[in-house]
Amino acid sequence: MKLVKDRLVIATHNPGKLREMAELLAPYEIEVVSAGELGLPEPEETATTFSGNAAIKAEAATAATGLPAFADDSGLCVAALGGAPGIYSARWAKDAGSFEAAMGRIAEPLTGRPGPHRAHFVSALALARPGAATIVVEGRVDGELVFPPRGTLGFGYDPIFRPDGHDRTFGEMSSQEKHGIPADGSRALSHRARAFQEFARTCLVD
Ligand code: ITT
Repeated sequence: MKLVKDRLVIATHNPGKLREMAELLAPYEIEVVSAGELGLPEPEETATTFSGNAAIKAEAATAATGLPAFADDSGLCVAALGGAPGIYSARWAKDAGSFEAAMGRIAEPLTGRPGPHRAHFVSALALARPGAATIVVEGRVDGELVFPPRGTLGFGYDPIFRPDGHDRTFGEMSSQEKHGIPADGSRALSHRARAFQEFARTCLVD
């Protein structure tokens, strides 16, 4: 069912995510406006799950604007670190001072341990609308960590993540390759594009 008809707020303050979310929405010809353009504050992410935090961000933007809002909560989960940094992925980078330092913080405890170092990215996408229940979908991509980091494309932890079945890291892929949406509608590559396929089926197609 087509649940979004008018303007849609993209409720993120992360420029890398904003670009990817706008690219994923582009074929649907929906007028989008970002949380930054509207001067919306960043709500506190108090939930303990990706889905819970995505809903908090989307609902805060809808409450502030009266418009439907689309939010992403995401992160990198490293098996040998018990799933860390997970929902704290942004906080690790903030505390470490940069993504380079945060990637170093991930590498350090793995040094000397036999690989492969398994990890996955998760993206929870939430759609909030005035007076309606929030819809949340999740996508995941599995792969291996690569040290030292490789590539300057993408954002965040992309340079240390090589998705299964590929030789290059997300940091070495264009955003179209990272989305990896096949023309025949079969499964996309990135966690965000996988979640988006589900979201589009549920919320954007008549
Ligand atoms: P908003 O809450 O404003 O959307 P944020 O950066 O705080 O922005 P999150 O709380 O969801 O967002 O944190 C997600 C973290 O995981 C953030 O540091 C990202 O850089 C990282 N991350 C998420 N998706 C990623 C991707 O596709 N590639 C690389 N890093 C990613």
